[in-house]
Amino acid sequence: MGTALVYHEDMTATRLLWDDPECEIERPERLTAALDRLRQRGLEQRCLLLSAREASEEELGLVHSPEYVSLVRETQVLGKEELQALSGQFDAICFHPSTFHCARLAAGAGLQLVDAVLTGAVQNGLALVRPPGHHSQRAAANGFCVFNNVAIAAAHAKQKHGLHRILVVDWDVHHGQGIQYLFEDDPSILYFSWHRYEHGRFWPFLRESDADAVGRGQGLGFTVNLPWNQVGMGNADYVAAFLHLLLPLAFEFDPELVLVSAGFDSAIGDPEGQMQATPECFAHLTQLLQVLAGGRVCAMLEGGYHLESLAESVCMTVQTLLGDPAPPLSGSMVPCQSALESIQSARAAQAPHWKSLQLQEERPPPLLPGGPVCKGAASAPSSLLDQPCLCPAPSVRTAVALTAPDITLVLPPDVIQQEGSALREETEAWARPHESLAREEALAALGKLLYLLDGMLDGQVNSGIAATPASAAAATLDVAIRRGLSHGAQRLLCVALGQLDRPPDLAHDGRSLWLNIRGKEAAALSMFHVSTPLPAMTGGFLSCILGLVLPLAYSFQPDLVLVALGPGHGLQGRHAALLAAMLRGLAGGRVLALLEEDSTPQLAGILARVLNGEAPPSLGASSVASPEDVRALMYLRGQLEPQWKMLQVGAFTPQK
Ligand code: Q9C
Ligand code: ZN
Repeated sequence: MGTALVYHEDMTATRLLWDDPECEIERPERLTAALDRLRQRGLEQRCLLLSAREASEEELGLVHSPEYVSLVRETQVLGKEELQALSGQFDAICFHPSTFHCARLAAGAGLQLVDAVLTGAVQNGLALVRPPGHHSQRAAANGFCVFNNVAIAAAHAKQKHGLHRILVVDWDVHHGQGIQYLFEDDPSILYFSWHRYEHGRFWPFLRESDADAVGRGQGLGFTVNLPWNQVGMGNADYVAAFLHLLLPLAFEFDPELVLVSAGFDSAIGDPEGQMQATPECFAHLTQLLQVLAGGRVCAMLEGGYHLESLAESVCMTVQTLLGDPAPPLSGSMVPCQSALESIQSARAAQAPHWKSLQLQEERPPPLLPGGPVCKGAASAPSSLLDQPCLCPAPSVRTAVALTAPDITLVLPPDVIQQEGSALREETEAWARPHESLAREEALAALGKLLYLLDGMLDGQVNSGIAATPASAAAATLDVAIRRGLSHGAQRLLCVALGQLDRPPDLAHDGRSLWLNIRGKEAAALSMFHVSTPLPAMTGGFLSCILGLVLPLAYSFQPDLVLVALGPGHGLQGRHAALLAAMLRGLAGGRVLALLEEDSTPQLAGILARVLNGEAPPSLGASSVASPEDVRALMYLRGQLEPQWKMLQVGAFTPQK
């Protein structure tokens, strides 16, 4: 359905007119660097370009006082001295004669983006704007921000489109206290912000940026703060925060729209943030948000002051909005101790307000022996930023090897229907050890699967779906695993749903991780052989994915994912779609789904669309996980946490 890119060149006009070391990082080049890189990568060309309009004064009035709007309007005619004097009345603000025009364009860009998404003209988009917005308040400019672009967009989505639940994700490295103040008593806007905090010693030095600020009145529990108390937070810390804090609440909230305060000063190399997350991390964050609200995601630029890091991170975000799979994350996926403490304290503060956190908080997780300590300030980003992506994108994003005659009806036009098959002798050789593969139908299906798998391993195809007769599902999966491992996969993750047993001769050598979701008891037979019951309800299913499947998968860092819906998997289409959409974050999206031949074309169709980058349908209001589901999860977490560090949800700081 498309991605909008909203921009206007005039927003490069506002600039610093006098010496001010604090303001000088917010430069016009931020926009041109990002836009140039989008062009260079061919990403701008794939977007629907919208020219930003100015927000009207009435629209600004959705969150700002008329007196404040007038004050900013009047800066247009002031001279340099007067501008400087007025700027001094605010914290980290430098007005320019073009500020009012630029700030109205920035707010207007957000409104256009929201309108484009909510009218269905596009699925999602990014507004490339300056000045940024999230620090600005009802009657105050603050931290380079003049009008609160995201807050205005949220108020507009409520007022003009009648929305009732909007999630605002503020991944900028600073606390968007402006957004927090504007909506702290409003339960229709769930505001999440992580930010460099250092126990209150980092700008804007606010007590209310801490985890225990959770909103007030009707809005209790709808403000979620995750303060980072050390610099150097990286990919594992950010992904852990999403899996264990933001996403459980977000699914429970069930937003109709996701707004992102997309600041990239939380990326590596940024002088303000001093964090370590690489640009690819923003592809993952974006992809994780795209499973919400039917994929209606509107991102608006906030901070980001290292031009190279900013440009790359913007590209990663746009590329993901366009549906491309996220590149694999670099570095070991082990959250640091300080991040775990922060996540834990935010979970504890939110637990009274969210069912999805309650059961799990009943029993505190064991105090962990010291995890890695944060690496301190960011080292030179060169090694992580300069490496070009060596592997070219596959020419085919998704291919299906399916035989059902009515399958074409449910496939998007760019999904390829693969006709090819592996050589007969070769297929027979792979089939030989398995009695269930002797039948002609099973052999034919295996030939098609092997051909598809080879296309994926050779890098021509990114993801795919193949089918097999139910009686041959286990054997086919066994062949697929062995073929994958012998033809280039270094680490293979297999997520098997239903009655599928782990191939008995599969080595526990770390090259494969077998995760069976099937209805028997929870068991970790080794760190590479995990089995968990199939949760019946949506709540249990979500906590299984967020609390077990994805943490295991992100820790393991596979380069190939097999997901098999075997006999008795009992999965609803929307659950299968969500699982596939989230597994697509692994292995650069190299995911092969294996279905039973008699699956409905609807199931095959929805999986094909999701693997191809479409958003899964939203699950709606979710039930709570059953006590059994929670018990299984807690048990497995206890067993596996020492080996798979992304399973850790937090560490308790001993009470003082
Ligand atoms: N060294 C945004 O990123 N200066 N605003 C902090 C600490 C103000 C940041 C000084 C930073 C404002 C949108
Ligand atoms: Zn910032």
